[in-house]
Order: sequence, then C-alpha cells, then structure tokens
Amino acid sequence: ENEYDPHRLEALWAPVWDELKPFATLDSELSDDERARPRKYILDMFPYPSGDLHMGHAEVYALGDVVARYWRQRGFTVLHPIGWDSFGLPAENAAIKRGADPREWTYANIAQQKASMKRYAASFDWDRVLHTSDPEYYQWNQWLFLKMYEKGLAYRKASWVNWCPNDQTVLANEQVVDGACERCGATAEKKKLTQWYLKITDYADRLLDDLNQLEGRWPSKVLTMQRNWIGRSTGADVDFEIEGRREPVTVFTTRPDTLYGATFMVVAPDSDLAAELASGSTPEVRMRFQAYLDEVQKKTEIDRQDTSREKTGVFLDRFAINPVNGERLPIWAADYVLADYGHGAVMAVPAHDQRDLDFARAFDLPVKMVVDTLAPVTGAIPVITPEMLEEEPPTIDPAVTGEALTGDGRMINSGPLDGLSKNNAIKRVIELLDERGTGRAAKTYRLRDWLISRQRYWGTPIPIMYDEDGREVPVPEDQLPVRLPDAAGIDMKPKGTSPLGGVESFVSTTTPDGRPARRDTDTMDTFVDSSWYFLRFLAPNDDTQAFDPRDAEKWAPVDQYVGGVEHAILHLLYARFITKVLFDLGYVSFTEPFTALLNQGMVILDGAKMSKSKGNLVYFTEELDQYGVDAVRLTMAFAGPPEDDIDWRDVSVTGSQKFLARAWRLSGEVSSDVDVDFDEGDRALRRVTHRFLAEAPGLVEAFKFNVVVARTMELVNAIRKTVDSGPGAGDPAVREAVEAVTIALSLFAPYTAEDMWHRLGRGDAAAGRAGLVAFAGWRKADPTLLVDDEVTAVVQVDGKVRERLTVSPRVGNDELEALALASDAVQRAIGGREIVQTIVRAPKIVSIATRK
Ligand code: ANZ
Repeated sequence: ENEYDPHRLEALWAPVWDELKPFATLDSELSDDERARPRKYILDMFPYPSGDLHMGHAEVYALGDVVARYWRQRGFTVLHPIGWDSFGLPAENAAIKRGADPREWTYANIAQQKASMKRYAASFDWDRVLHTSDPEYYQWNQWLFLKMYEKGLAYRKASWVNWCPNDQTVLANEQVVDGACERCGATAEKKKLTQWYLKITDYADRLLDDLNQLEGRWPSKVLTMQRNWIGRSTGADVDFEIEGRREPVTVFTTRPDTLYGATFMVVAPDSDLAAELASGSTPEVRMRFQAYLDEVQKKTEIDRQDTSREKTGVFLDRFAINPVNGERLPIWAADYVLADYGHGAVMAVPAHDQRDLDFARAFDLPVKMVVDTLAPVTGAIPVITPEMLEEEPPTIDPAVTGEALTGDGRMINSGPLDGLSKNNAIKRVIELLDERGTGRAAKTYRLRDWLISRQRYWGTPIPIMYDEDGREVPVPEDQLPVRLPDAAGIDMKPKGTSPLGGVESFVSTTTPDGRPARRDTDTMDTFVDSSWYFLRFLAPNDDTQAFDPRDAEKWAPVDQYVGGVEHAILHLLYARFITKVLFDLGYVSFTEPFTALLNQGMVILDGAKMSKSKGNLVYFTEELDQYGVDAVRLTMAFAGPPEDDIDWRDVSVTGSQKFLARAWRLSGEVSSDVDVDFDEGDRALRRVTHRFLAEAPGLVEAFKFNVVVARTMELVNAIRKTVDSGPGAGDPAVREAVEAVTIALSLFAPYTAEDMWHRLGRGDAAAGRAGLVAFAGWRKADPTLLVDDEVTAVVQVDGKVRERLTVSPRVGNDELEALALASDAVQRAIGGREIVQTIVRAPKIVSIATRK
C-alpha cells in the first residue's frame, strides 16, 4: 500500500467511477447546481472501429481529456461525448476478405475499443454513445437528405465522376489525392454515371467568408487549406456568339481586361459543348475529335493540369465572335481546359496566359499583345540612359520569347481600354460588356458539389425510390429508416454496381400512392454521417427527432474540437456546410459547428509514421500493461506542444511513472488533519504553490500542456524540499501544495490523482461524484503570494544565451531542463539539430550543445 503501483490504482478506482458515472450529463443525471453552471462542449473526433485503439487514439483522447477535465475543474458542466463512425469500407473489405459479416466485425471492434477507452479513463459521458451504423442514427441521415432534397440541395445528375477501379466505387473530389484513391492508392479513373449530389457550391461564399470568424481559433494551416479548397476566383463571364449556333457560349475569365487580345477559343473535349460543336462540323472533324476524346479520357486530372506537358488539341472548324471587336476566333478542343471548371470553355489570350501561349506556339495560332508590361502603372518613371537608347532593346514579345506577360502594365491595341492599368481596364470592360448585355462580373470556385452516392453495402441507404417511369419519389419521413438488409447472402464483391441491387426484397417497394417502385441501391458517403454527429450527441436516444433545437441552444456549437489534421478539408468542410444548411432550415442558431480547433500531431517511432507494414508499431495495450494508464497519458501531454509529432523513442514513459510515484508518495506523508489553516503555512512554499495556481490555467487554455506538467514537477520538487529539509510534512503549506498538485494531476493522471485525493482525506464517498477529485475545483491564487521569490534561469544553446526563464529558486534540474526545452526561442535555436549534451545547474543555468 505504500508503494506506487499504477495497476493497483486502476483496479481500485475504475469500478468506483463505473458506479458513480462521473461524467454523465443527460439532463436527468445533472443536479440543480450542475444544471445552473455555465456549460462547455468539448469534442474529440470519433474513431473508426478498425481493430483496437492505437497510439494515435491514445494521444488525441489524452489531450482532449485534459481540456474536458480542466473546464470541469473551472466549474463548468462539461459535455464530452464519444461514439463510433462505424459505417465504411474497411468493414466491407474485411467481410469480402474473411467472409465476416461487416456488422459483426464492426460491433466487435467497437466493444474492444470501448473497453480500452474506459481503461484509459477518458472522461466520456457513456450515456451518450452513438454508432453511425445503427438504424437509430442513420435514419436521421436519411431525414437530413430528405430535408435537403425538399430544398433542392440534394439532386441527381449524370456526370463524369472519379472512379476507383479497385474499390469499384465513386470517389468525391476530396477523396482523390494526387490522382489516386485516398484509401487504396489505385489511380482514379473517370466514369460517366448518374449520381446524387449535395449542393455545397451554393454555400461556397459563406464557407469562405465565415472562415474569418475562426481566425486565431483554428490552426491557420487549416484555414488556408479550406480557403484553397474552395478556391474563389473573381473576374467576368463573357458571352461569345458562335457561327451556326443560336445560343452564345459563355467563358469565365479572371482577366477580362485582355479581351482584345483573345485570338482563339478553347473548349474542354469532354464537355457537352465540345461534342455538340464537333457534331455540327465536318465528318473529318467529327472523327478526329472522337479519337482525341478517347485519348483524353485515359488521362488523370493531374496529368491534365500538368503545365509542363506538351499541348494537344483538335481544331473544330467552328468560329466564335469576339463581342468587343467582332473578330472571328477559331474554336479548338484541348484537354488543358477542364469540363467542370468555370464554363468548360476559355477565351485564349496567348500573349498573357502561359498555357494559351504554349498552345498557340504548338499550333501556330496568332499572339496579340494588349498589355505593355514595360509601361509603368505606378511609381517612378524609369531613368533612360544614353547607353540604353543606343542598344536594340531586348524584345518582350511573347511570340518570340515564349514567355507570357502576366504582369501589370498599360493597355494597348485595346480600343477604349488603351492606356488604362489592368485593374481599371477590368472595371471598364465589365461596364462595356454590361451595357451591351454580353458579359458581367462573375466568380468561379474550385469547389464542386459533393457527390455522395457510393456503390457499396455498408452505409446509409439513400431514401429515394423510382416509379415505373423512372421518376424520383422520396421515401415519406414516417417510413424511415430505410433499413439496410442483413448481410447474409449478399455478394459484396465490388462489381461496379451496388450490392443492394441484388437484394430483391430491398429493391422492390411501392410509392406512397401504391404504385410499384424500385429503391435507389446506393449508399451515402460516410462523410454524411460525420457531418452532423456532434448534434446527435445532444440527444442520442431521441427517436422522434435528429436532435432537440433546445439542446442545441444549451450546448452547441462545440467549444473545443480536438482531432487530427488529416480532417482539415473533407470532414470539417462538410460539417461546416451541413451546419449552415441546418441554420437555414431553422434548426440551429449558429453557423459554425466548431468554435475552436486543436490539431494534435502524430505519434511516430524513429521519425517514421507507425504502420504494420513497416513493423514499427507500438501497441497501445502493451504500453498500458507495462507502464500503467496514467504514465502513458502523462507522457502524451508532456512530450511537447500538442501540434508536434511525438517520437515514442524520444519520450520516457518510465520517467513519467517515476514522477507520478514521487507525487503520490507525498500524499501519504501529509499530516492527516484536513482542517489546517493554510495561511499559517510556510510562505516560501506557498508562493510557489500560488504562482502555479495562477499560471497553470492560462497555460492549459493555450494548450501548453507540457509546460503545465513541467510546472507541476517543479511544485512537487519544492514540496519535497520543504518536507525533507524545511519545516517538514506537518506544515499546512505542504498540504495546500500537495492538494494543488493532486487537482492539477487530475487532468493528466486520473487514477493517481483520485487515489491521492483519497489519501489526503478529501475524497468524500458520501458526496457521490462531487466527492471525486475531478470535481474538486481549481483553487484560486492569492495575489499577495504572487510577488517575488523567483530567480532568472539562463538557457544557452551552443554558448549563446537564447532564453531567460522565470523560475522558483527550488526548481529541480529535470524540471528546469523541460522548461528550457519547452521554450519556442530555445527550440528555434536548436533548429532541429541533434542535442549532444545538456548541462543543467538549477536554478541558474541550462546549457545545450547541438551537433553542428
Ligand atoms: C483569359 C485569360 C487571360 C485568362 C489571361 C488568364 C490570363 P483561376 O485563377 O484558376 O480561376 N480558365 C477558365 N476556365 C477554365 C477551364 N475550365 N479550364 C482551364 N482553364 C480555365 O483561372 C481562371 C483562368 O483560367 C481564366 O482566365 C481562364 O483563362 C482559365 F491573360 O481567361 B483566363
């Protein structure tokens, strides 16, 4: 009983917590006092149930828990739920490979992960668990789909889609990474299919503009990635009459100022427009166009956007008329123009656009300069020396140099625009086009509508049927859920059409007015499931609605979201989109789902991502068996700033364990009198304690968990000195300090902290969960104790002073070293080089030498 044994503490406290349900927050579980407190919603990204938890989970759930437990100590009622993102391909692939039932495979993994999470003492509300593969959950995906369908936000269209030849299913644009399937790495292909889309493009401006609200609360890297993904371009739409065609063709351009320099038009070969223009041309053109199209279809998007590639194309023997000067422009089909960007057609201005210039030079098309980039637009007029006048000036003509002139300058050869700068010419030409009705200011986005149909089994059935005339009929809400049939007897092998198509009892149905109908056999992209799950946590057991808007008022939006940066685009963008849709539908009163975002780094080994294939896995449960839960959790927090990767080779879990043992031992030495007057305690120690109490909250809120741990170590050291060579363990300041340590440790090492609290005589069994250390409450710092009694420690890196730290005179060598390494300035000076020697002389100096 007097040795620190983490496994004994785990066995002792886990059942107590199970019994008391400390973190249950359903309304029925809250006391009046808890209901009256301010609330926080802290959410960790929910896991996908493939196998047991891994070290990545261990990190995110340790860090998210620090935040949740911290706000509880600050007097908030904290919602911290967990569930499983349990639909998706891995379950189905396991089924195909091993003949397992995807449902059984999934729920067995969930049970295992859940047990591991409990053991890990993550402070989740276990009454709110959800699984997206439960009909009780996915019926609300179907409800959401129907709501969006009513509003015209869910629609079906035939178009070229990304196709994974290996998984035999379509992929959203977001799921194609570097031209390959994000999941299996197979090169993505193009296929023309009729599929369901959600109209995220209607929300492009709001998705972009609202990012400004998140500035400073989300990692700037994520904000940039979202901005680039949405990719707004501003410019103009210009209408060109086409000879032999009734309707004009519209092109999008960011440079309408260069309209007088257009010398040809290019259309995307895989657009309907190209096919139509070719079909109205000569038989020879039709043949050459078809052959070209066949070639193009074999290329990936990436190839097509590669500017270094040789330009290819076919002249369609058709002509467009430039609306400003009546010039006749030959029309070509070429694959550097993409069918699904802008209008799938461009006005080519080879003098000022490099892709157009490369094409013009390859096919001998005219190049006409309309911007004199040597003419200054602003600033001083260049000095011309006599020597310069002597020499023949080097030409800038793009037709000669092969370099398009993309810079600013004065307009030339452009009629009414001549002499204007680029920006003024853009304004002027848009006015001219507006007056004539042949063009207008316009924006274009890189963002595409969200393709959600998947030809797979293990997902949410799309709640649409088709009558005998093939017309869409939405499933009435009161017939939801459209249940996924049992897996037994279903052939899940990918064959390009949904496995559900083979289940006649599923497919065959009737319309609400009694006519025979066939169900849609595709399932939804699982990103639909996770786009609104944070709302379902508010009422996971409600079978009358997706969530109660009144609960949303109470808890949402999420105050702090914690998870991996791999979700920087897809998941976060979709969740932001659906939140705005729900706002527009009147279900929520906010427009952004996640007020703040923390992206933790990865856990790596020897500088490499852990993976089975590399054989460098560290097993989560083995670490827990060896060191105990608390030491692993503390190590995650102490390893460094949460955003950085943790190399498991560089951390010392043993060190964490030794520190916990030191802290725990103190709790047994403190005098048993709980009613001491702290004011009578040793002032020197009290000063250290109160500085800690004052500083730690700001550090937690800034996610400097590692520094908080270092400060806790410093405090433990100070207590040790007071006990061993100062006023002794009976001094009231010792009890005060050990209690502060215990409450701080409750964020990082819950088993150890609970036991310390109990040994200190504070854990009150009669008080229910309020008697647990998790609800002890952060102690207030006494301002009169915050003055002085500190020294400056100097940190040198390779002989140069890089940092001055304010520390307690009683700081230990280990803590001082940790504080030094936690400093940004020191890290910058180390610059990623290997540390060869560190000399620490607490409390004065740390000297670090690196390998040069
Ligand atoms: C004429 C022009 C002149 C252009 C010039 C650029 C420079 P971002 O900025 O990416 O939005 N474009 C339009 N639709 C396209 C498509 N479907 N596939 C390939 N290219 C397309 O690019 C907008 C510019 O890309 C547009 O402005 C158009 O070329 C081209 F000196 O129009 B520009």
